[in-house]
Amino acid sequence: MSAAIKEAFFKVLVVGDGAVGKTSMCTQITTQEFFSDYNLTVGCDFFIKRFYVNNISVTLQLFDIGGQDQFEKLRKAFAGGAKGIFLTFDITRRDSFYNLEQWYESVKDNLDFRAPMFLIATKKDLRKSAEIWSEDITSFQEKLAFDAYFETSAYIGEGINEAFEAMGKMLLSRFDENEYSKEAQKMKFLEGAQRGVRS
Ligand code: G3D
Ligand code: MG
Repeated sequence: MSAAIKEAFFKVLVVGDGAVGKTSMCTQITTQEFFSDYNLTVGCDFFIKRFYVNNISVTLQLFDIGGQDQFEKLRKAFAGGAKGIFLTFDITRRDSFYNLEQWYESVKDNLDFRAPMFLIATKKDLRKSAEIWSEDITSFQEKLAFDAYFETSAYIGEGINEAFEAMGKMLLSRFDENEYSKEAQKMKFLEGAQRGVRS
């Protein structure tokens, strides 16, 4: 008799300056769009990424939070209950790297204390114009103690799946099965309700 497949659900934030490539990255790995009607209204994009880790069906609900000032309060509200965070910067823009500390400050109170924090460099294909080097990454590690670092490119499709799957694995190791499977049940119910409303 085969065991029932376990399901896990986690809300994960994707933050960083405008134009660093958040939407391009999320779009590339997304298996299904979710609540997309809200996107224009509130300056926040939602994506769903699903994959398996050791027979567990893992769903990451990604919140790509816009940087517009008028959404400051909403941003805080959206960050609530997040279980993980991707801090993203453009490898060719030093300012986008230095702004990450501020991005982290703006959401950290709404993040679970166990939340894995991954640092993501985007636009790896433009490495020849890079403004950020390994010494910068090391000093950032000393300051913010992030859990992993990935260099990615949405253009050449590198590093993105690896980053999201590593996030999934770390989430499974840090959170309790009761917690993540309860969230998965709750989301199934909401998705069913949403389909019902649309049909
Ligand atoms: P954002 O969601 O963080 O604001 P976007 O960023 O995903 O909208 O991307 C901003 C710009 O960066 C876009 O260019 C996009 O095509 C480009 N971009 C995203 N990812 C990559 C990448 O991996 N490599 C390169 N070279 N460019 C990338 P435009 O010109 O359309 O505004
Ligand atoms: Mg975007």
